[in-house]
Amino acid sequence: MKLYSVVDGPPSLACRQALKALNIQYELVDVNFNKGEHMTSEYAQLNPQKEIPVLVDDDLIMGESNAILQYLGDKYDTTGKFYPKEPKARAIVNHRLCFNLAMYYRNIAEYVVGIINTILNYVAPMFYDYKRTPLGLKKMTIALDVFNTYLQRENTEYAASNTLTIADFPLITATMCLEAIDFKLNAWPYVEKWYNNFKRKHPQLWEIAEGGMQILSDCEKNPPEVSMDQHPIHPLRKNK
Ligand SMILES: N[C@@H](CCC(=O)N[C@@H](CS)C(=O)NCC(=O)O)C(=O)O
Repeated sequence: MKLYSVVDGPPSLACRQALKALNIQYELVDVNFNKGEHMTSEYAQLNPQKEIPVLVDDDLIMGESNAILQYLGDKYDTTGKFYPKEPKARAIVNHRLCFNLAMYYRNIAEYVVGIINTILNYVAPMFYDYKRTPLGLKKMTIALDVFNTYLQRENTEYAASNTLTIADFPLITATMCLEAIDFKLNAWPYVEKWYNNFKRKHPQLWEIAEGGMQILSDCEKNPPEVSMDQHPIHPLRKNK
């Protein structure tokens, strides 16, 4: 098995956490985002969306981190805990994955990553507005409010239940983007508790997210002076 991954990409890091948690041996292929390695025609054969991560398992070649997490859970979770089979428990896991993709990570990414500095400026169009705007902040805090409500309402240790599931990974890697810019979670006590609990209880999984966080944090502090329009091959750069 191979995972094409980018060192500071939350979706990639979530897949790496799942692979580690499930004890799966695989080859990690680092895709150099800044060199546009995901923009080549070779990479487009793996993922026409030209996004990272991509999983290759025999003849299965697939992007979209949620689908990767679900596949890994279906195929390799012998405990039945990471991705439960029981319909209701599974539905909650699926719900949290969808919530992360559609609202939580999306709004965090729009606010944090797009703006973290200029090096990430030739990523998805959602990152093209580099300024952290009051509207972006509002959307992000609404997403945090919602996640806090889910955790408070269910009163569970993890995002979908009282055991760690595949839903925790992308929610954790999204939340680490906030830590990377030193955005405090005190206003969302259930999110803060869940996040700190994960770090404490799963240090080896946290370590994977932490590596990405460090890179994002360095970018935040020392923004490289690169402009989107200098990108050699991104099809969405201005004036192309
Ligand atoms: N929905 C995708 C999103 C993956 C994604 O956004 N990857 C970013 C890196 S973190 C990317 O490859 N962006 C490519 C680009 O914008 O040029 C997933 O969950 O796998």
